Amino acid sequence: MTHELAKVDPEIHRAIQSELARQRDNLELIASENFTSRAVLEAQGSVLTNKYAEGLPGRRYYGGCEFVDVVEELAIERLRQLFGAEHANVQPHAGAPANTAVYLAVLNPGDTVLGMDLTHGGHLTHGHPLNISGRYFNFIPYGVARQSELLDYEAVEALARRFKPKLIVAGASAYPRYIDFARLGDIAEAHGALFMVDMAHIAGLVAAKEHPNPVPHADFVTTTTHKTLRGPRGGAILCRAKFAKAIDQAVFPGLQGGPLMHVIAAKAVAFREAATEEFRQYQRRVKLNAARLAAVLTERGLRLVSGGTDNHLLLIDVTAGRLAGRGLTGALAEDILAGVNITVNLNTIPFDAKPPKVASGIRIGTPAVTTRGMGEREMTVIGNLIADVLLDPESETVTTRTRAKVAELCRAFPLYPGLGGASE
Ligand code: DSN
Repeated sequence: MTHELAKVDPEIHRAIQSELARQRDNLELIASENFTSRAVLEAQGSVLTNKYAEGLPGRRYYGGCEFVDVVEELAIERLRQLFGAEHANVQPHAGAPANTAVYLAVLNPGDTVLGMDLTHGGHLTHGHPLNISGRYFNFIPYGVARQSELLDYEAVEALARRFKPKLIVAGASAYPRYIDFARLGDIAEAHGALFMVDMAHIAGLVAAKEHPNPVPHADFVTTTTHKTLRGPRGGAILCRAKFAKAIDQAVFPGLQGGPLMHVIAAKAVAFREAATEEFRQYQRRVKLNAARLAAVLTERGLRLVSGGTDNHLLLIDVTAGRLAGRGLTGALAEDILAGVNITVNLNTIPFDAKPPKVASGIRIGTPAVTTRGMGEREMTVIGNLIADVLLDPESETVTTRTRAKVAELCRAFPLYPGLGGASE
């Protein structure tokens, strides 16, 4: 893949080749990961990395920006159209700065905000005490109802009535159900709050109309570009026209310096890809695959948070159902699955009694395996493999059989054919 790199820096070259082999030889079920297209990789690995371009297209603080202007204008326009937004900023380096830029644009330190609790599926940047959001602003957490494990909209409304927040933040990193953005937007409006949606996890589904679009209901919508959206690692912000200037200024010079033009080019490519029928079909399969996995795991007696999924991910409670009483934790389950080349991450579940690094759950997502071309038939196999090893982690026979089956699946659905590397 990278002949020059192999000569100049064999250690880094080797590590990259090993990572390529790891991605090829494992079943990637981390819900926030995906495999970009070769075109996205190419744009991101381009000479645009050399260019300083502080400012916005046509209004830069550096000369020689005529071509990066083309790139950024295309990225902005494609993103705006993809989601039907009035304004877009494609410069945030990642999801966390995208969220922080919105806070910087409209909040003062100490302002009250409602955000979904991380342990209920929210995100660190939605008010966690260790994050700048929780340290500089008065975030009040909301969550899911204990019984249904569904977002408790009535509780959100009660909190809004009681605390009169300046902003309500919606969106999640581990919530397997649709979020009713219209209802949350109504709550924000009724209580005089601004409304922000972080759609990072579901952006690809939204682009494909496989999840309700938050844009018509929210003042601000933030996203990453590398999860279901299948672009390069990065962030972006959409907003109503009346907040355009505040958002642009919060990103630069408020929070960041020079934009990563090579990443912005790769974002533009991904936004173009996301507007295709192929991408819409892909997102449909992502959801069908998640539903199939959920069905198999449930049939095998595992307990899923909220009983299933409407989107690309599901959460297994490894302390309940047929897994109850086995001393399993999320951390142990993650390790057990890693041992058979299935990659997942430990995750807290609502009302988790265990600390975040131990946790009672694992989160499983289908975007990456679906990109490899796997479908419902393979999900049936994978669901059974997961159940087999979690139910009998000590069995050498099960472990050996599962590893062989994983290897067979990975061979049958090759990743980045033509990119070189040892396993080709
Ligand atoms: N860390 C990401 C995830 O895995 O969902 C969210 O930022």
